[in-house]
Amino acid sequence: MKHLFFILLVSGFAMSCKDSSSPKVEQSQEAPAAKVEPVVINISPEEMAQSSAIYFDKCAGCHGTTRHGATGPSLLPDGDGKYPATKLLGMGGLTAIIENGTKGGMPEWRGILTPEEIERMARFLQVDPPTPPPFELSDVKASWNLIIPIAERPTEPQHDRNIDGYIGVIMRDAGKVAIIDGDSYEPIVVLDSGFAVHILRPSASGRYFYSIGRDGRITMIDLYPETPVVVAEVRAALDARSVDVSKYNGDKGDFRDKYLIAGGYNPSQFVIFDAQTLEPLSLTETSGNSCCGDKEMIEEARVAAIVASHTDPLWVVNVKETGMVWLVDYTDPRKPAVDQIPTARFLHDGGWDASGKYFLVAANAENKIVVVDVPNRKLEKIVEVGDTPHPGRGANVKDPEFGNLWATSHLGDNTIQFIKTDPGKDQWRVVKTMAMPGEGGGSLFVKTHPKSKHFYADRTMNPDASLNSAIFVFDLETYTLKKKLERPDGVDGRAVHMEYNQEGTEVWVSYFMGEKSALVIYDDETLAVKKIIQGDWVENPTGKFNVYNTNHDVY
Ligand code: DHE
Repeated sequence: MKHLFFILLVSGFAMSCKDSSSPKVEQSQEAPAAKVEPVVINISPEEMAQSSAIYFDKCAGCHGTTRHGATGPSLLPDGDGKYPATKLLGMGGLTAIIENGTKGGMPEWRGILTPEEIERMARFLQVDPPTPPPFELSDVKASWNLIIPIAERPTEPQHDRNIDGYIGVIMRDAGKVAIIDGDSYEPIVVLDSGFAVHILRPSASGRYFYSIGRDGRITMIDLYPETPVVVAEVRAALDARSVDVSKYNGDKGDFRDKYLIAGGYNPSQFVIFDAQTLEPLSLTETSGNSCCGDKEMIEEARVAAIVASHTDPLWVVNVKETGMVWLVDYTDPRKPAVDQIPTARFLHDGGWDASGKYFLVAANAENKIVVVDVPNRKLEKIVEVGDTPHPGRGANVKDPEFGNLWATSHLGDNTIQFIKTDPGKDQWRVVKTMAMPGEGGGSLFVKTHPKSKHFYADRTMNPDASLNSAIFVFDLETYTLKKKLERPDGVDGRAVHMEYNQEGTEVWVSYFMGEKSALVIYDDETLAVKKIIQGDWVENPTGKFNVYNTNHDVY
């Protein structure tokens, strides 16, 4: 069913392309200033639909749904003044880039896409991008499915397991979420979730998991029954990556588990829901002026990371293309009040510092980390870091000399940088840098735990298989590499994303994009493999989220 919808969605994209009513889309490409022979690109509606599907699945995240660029360059037939016209790159240039990838972190698609798909994609990129259809509040409401009303749910756990120890595992390609008992490794259940499900966030009480898929579908999983069940579903957008719940409990009220927010990549919007039922309450568009430069109006202003504050009744909503951080007050969820803070572009992912007061987010196209003082609702600092920072939620480290530090790794270089977050001398400066062995970056995530003396980083997007299949462990006393954890025998694919168990004694690593994908569990003290979980329970796992750690921002 979900695949059917996806096909409909992408054919919708293709059919809204201006010339698609005729059997062939023929666009005469006039040569601009540079002297290039006019070219005619032939692409049929079927080919537009096929390429739109691949583009949506594999390219839109970095290049934008409307191909105006973000982490990756724009891909427009006539260029945009900053990046060249795709019709100037032509079939040869585009094919070479798609096949081989780029130094900037774009993976090589040879071997993943067929030669026919690559050839078709090179043509697709030289015609005008299709216009995405709208997805309004009425569409969100129409998609709402309350499967088990509150009155029919148990009032206490129906089992003796430790819910805080549960680990929710994302199986992106299968569109499923596995729930595993983190204490006993018992696989409890596998549930259907959205197409290319992206992340999981637990409710503030820890009772529910919410997942969000690239199709914008939110799946609400109740962890109280003996076997966890899906109690509600809804779609927030046509394309999405982020979801979080309200967590504030203080003078202004107890908002734990009251409201949920989901951010749309496409359309550019966020939607607020009742967190107990997923009933849609309001929709806010995020298009607007850019933070910087000429302050141009930006239509495609996608919502990247969202986090919930513990100190105030608000969510931090990071709008990628505009470089605006929105602080969304949810005390009136039908009319949320918003403070917009201009920062830098393009905002992607980030996490809290150890105090929970500052949110640090990567402006990855500008090689910067933006620091927002959330209680005081203002920009605190913009810190220069390495090439294309990609922290995930980052990692917090207590250093004997500098105090609290927050770390990011990079897509574009092999460094890990630590920013001092405590007040005083050197606050908001990079005070430590570690280098991973081997050329290039490709790191997506870093992780440590308050009880650990180790620091972990992956290299998932590095083209070198000896690097993308390994995890790099550093000693936090010396800030030197302690061990390269090689992929264990019997496992293949790339290593991605680390998560601790609730106790902080084990690190769970995913191996995906391989025939023999797996979850590999390491002892954090000895760095020895403790357990390998394989099979239907963990088919191509990506992100993993322990209920307690995710809830309490332990990273
Ligand atoms: Fe992610 C987090 C977007 C590719 C796995 N990813 C995020 C967040 C965003 C995002 C905005 C922050 C969510 C939050 O905290 O609210 N990711 C994107 C993309 O746009 C991109 C580059 C391309 C795309 O089309 O999706 C992308 N991401 C990937 C992957 O290829 C990964 C490895 C596998 C997948 O699902 O496609 C991947 N992203 C993850 C994971 C997190 C994540 C596991 C959560 C990390 C965490 O610890 O919080």
